[in-house]
Amino acid sequence: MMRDQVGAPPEVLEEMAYRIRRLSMEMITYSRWGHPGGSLSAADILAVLYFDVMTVDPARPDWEQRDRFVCSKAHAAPAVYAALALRGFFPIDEIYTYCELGGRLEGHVHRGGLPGIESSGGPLGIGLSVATGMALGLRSKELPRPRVFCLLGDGESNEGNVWEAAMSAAHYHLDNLIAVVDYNKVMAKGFTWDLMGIEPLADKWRAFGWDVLEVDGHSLAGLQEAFHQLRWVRPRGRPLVLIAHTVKGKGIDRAEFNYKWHTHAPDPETADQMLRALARAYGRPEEGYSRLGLEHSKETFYGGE
Ligand SMILES: Cc1ncc(C[n+]2csc(CCOP(=O)(O)OP(=O)(O)O)c2C)c(N)n1
Ligand SMILES: [Mg+2]
Repeated sequence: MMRDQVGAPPEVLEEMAYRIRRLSMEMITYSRWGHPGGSLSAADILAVLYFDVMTVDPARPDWEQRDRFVCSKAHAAPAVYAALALRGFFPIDEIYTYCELGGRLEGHVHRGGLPGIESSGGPLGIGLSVATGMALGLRSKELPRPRVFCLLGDGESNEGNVWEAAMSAAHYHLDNLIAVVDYNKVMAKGFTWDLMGIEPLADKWRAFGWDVLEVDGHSLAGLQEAFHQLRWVRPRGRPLVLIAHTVKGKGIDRAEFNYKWHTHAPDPETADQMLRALARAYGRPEEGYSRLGLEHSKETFYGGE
């Protein structure tokens, strides 16, 4: 497939992936809580989904024909909020209310307050069931039929509920359902292969009746290509899973492949250094933590692990 047949220009996607990483770290630092590792590993996937692949309209977040996104690994909320804010669903400054009591940006994605959030999460393993139900319901819509994208974690794939949903989606021939596994090889407390091996992952999904594509989850062009294929090239009748090989903590050196940064907020000075290094790595003007020296004076909700 020729590159120029695929949506958004690479420089736009790169800028968005960079901004998603930055804003995720800004909100985690300011609220003093959050999940950097799983937010950073999903940044490129989210950039491609929100800026190239999904049909959404920030001015009409409830538009019936929109594509849906279910963040089953709901602790990656900072990256999802960053993508939504950058896409225009709400003002970017609202990210600094992340985890604030009474605010719209809960620690884990939560449906009801914030435009663009389609489902609530927290307990891992439930999102694919929600997405399967949505995809089933949306089959009666006019063409082009809305699609449902569901982001799963690799540790999350330990949950039996994921596989019940996988079985149902294949049974109902849900070709408007696309799961993306953020396969960053790290769970909350260590590597997947040490704690609960999930290989052979692609074979498991195939055995459950899904089409499978494997992709470098940090290659924006590779992700575009994979999503493009699923729209135009694939035969109908089967759900599809994209196994995206990623690096937990991608973009922040000391967080990469490091489970200690699964749930951890840097202190403001460390965040400042991290964000400067991130800007340099992206070849951007050096830009540190924007709230350095500003204390978070509001009451903050620290929501679970
Ligand atoms: C049912 C359930 N068990 C445990 C947790 C606590 N928990 C939150 S994130 C996480 C690790 C998830 O690992 P993975 O799916 O690989 O996420 P990622 O690496 O993308 O952050 C755990 C155990 C939870 N939220 N839900
Ligand atoms: Mg993981």
